[in-house]
Amino acid sequence: MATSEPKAAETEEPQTDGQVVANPEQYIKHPLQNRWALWYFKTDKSKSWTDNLRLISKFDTVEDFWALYNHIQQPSKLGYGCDYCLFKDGIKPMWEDDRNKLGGRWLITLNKQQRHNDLDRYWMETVMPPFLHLHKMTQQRKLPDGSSYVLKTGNGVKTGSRCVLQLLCLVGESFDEASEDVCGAVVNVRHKGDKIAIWTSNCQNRDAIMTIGQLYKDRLNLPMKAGYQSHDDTSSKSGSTTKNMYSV
Ligand code: MGP
Repeated sequence: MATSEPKAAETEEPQTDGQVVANPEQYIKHPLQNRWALWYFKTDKSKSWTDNLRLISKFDTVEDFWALYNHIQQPSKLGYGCDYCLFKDGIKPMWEDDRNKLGGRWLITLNKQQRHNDLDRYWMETVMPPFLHLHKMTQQRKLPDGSSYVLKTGNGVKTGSRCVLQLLCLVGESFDEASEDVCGAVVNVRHKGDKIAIWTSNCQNRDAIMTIGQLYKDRLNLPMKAGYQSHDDTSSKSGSTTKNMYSV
């Protein structure tokens, strides 16, 4: 996906000498701190786990994130055995990646009823935080779906004209330095109950993990507990459960 490329100006301002010039704020996309990659997993028993994983797209601007988000199916519309994985570019969404192999995940396990009530909202609120490392912006912007929003920097106060953007803006950047530890997020759509997780890079980084876990739980207003499990324990488990290293 093309990123940061200028597109046609939405409004133009006349100059005093009669020439008309475009305002750069109107046509330069808003960069994210990181480039992100969205992956899709679909179970096919005839293939290996790795071969079932496909890269969908990468993006590094708010606008391209939003275009992609609006284009794809919500998790609740996916079939059983499917996943979305949203990871920082360069980190594969698998235990074996160098940035994941010492890490683990904050795991939220949903009951079947929550597929209809909570899954899509939880997923949206999960994937927004790492994206909202916005650079300076003060302009009214239009989203691909025609709605508009205003983003302001400074003390980090940002407002939006849609509730979804308000949410997105409220949560932006709030993992603070612990955002460095975030590798990505995964949603698993499963018959037995869906799962959402935030993966982090080192299961020994207690402070960063607890910061992320507590903020994440508050942000989602989770009524249940969330547990953090190392990938090492998850990949070598023999039964149906993995022990929690941390919980909030
Ligand atoms: P899953 O898709 O994470 O959970 O792992 P699911 O389907 O709910 O199953 P459960 O075991 O948690 O109840 C399912 C299987 O996919 C794992 O047992 C592995 O065989 C494989 N798998 C999952 N992940 C995340 C990886 C990975 O990162 N690397 C490899 N090699 N296999 C994985």
